[in-house]
This record gives sequence, C-alpha cells and structure tokens, in this order.
Amino acid sequence: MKWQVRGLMMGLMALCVGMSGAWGAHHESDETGMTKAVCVLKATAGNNVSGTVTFTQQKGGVMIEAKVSGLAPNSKHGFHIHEFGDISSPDGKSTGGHFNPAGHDHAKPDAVKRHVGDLGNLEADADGNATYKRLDKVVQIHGEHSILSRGITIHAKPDTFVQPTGGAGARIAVGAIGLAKAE
Ligand SMILES: [Cu+2]
Ligand SMILES: [Zn+2]
Repeated sequence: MKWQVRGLMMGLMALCVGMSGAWGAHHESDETGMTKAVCVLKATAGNNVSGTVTFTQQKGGVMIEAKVSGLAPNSKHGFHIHEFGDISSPDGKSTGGHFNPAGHDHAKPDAVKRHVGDLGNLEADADGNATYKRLDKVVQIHGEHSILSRGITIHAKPDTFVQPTGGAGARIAVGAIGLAKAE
C-alpha cells in the first residue's frame, strides 16, 4: 500500500514538471510576437463615445491602456471586460455579462479574486476625455483566461463595486478585443 502511494506521488510530481514545461513553452511563443491585443470602441445608440484600449503582455502582468473621449465632463464610468466580443446590438447588451471564468464575486481591479473583467472605472476630465493605465495581474492575453474575442463595455454610471456587477447601468460604448501585431 505504501508503495502504491509513493508511486502515485511520483506520478503527480512528473505530471507537475510536465505541465510547468508546457507553460514555459507557452511563454516562449509569446516572445515571438503574440503579445498585444487591441479593442476599438463603438458608441451604443444615442451616445458619442469613442476610443481605444490596448493590452500588452509585460513581465508581471498585462499593461492595460485606454484613451476614451466623448464622455460627460468630470464623470466616472464602469469599465469592464464582458464575456462576448459581440457588439452587434445597438444597446451593447450583446457583450453579455462580466467575463468571469473562475466564478468569483465582482470586485475592485486590485483584488486577487475578482471577475477577470473587473477593470474598475474610467474617470473623465473637464473635456470628457479619460485615460487609463494599469498593470493587471489577472488578465491574460493567452492562456486559460484569455481575453481575446471577449468584449469591452463602458457604462453610463460608476462601478461602485456592489454585487453582483457594480451597478454601473446602461452601456455607452462597447468593443471587441482582437489580437494585434506586437511592436
Ligand atoms: Cu460591465
Ligand atoms: Zn465584475
């Protein structure tokens, strides 16, 4: 019996080593040029928001940078990755709910356990322009929780981090996340 347990342990260890090898190979492929994603935002019906969001793989996380214009002066807007890159509906609802592959609760972007899509808020200046720059430790361009082909959603109201999804209301801009040529 003891030998059986030992054999099982050895087998598990071999499996772990094999899996870490696979992860290593994956990172190498990232270095060959598949390290960037981009999302061009489209205003939903009755809104005038435009902008771009980029995701760049870096050591220690994914750098998320957004430039958005056409927002109300000095306003705050929930900013999320939603499940679908489908931006066909005029109200933006076709992007579905928050991208949440691990089944966690809604949370702030710096939380360890959160929806992958929980990016917090965009904050517009007096001219209605917002910029966002954060190194994110949860978002993945490649891998199990890849954000490729998912959607970005900007909401009319702030994300106040209440359950289940922050209470940020209607959708004023949406976009689909696609692979970009790495620089
Ligand atoms: Cu949202
Ligand atoms: Zn969420």
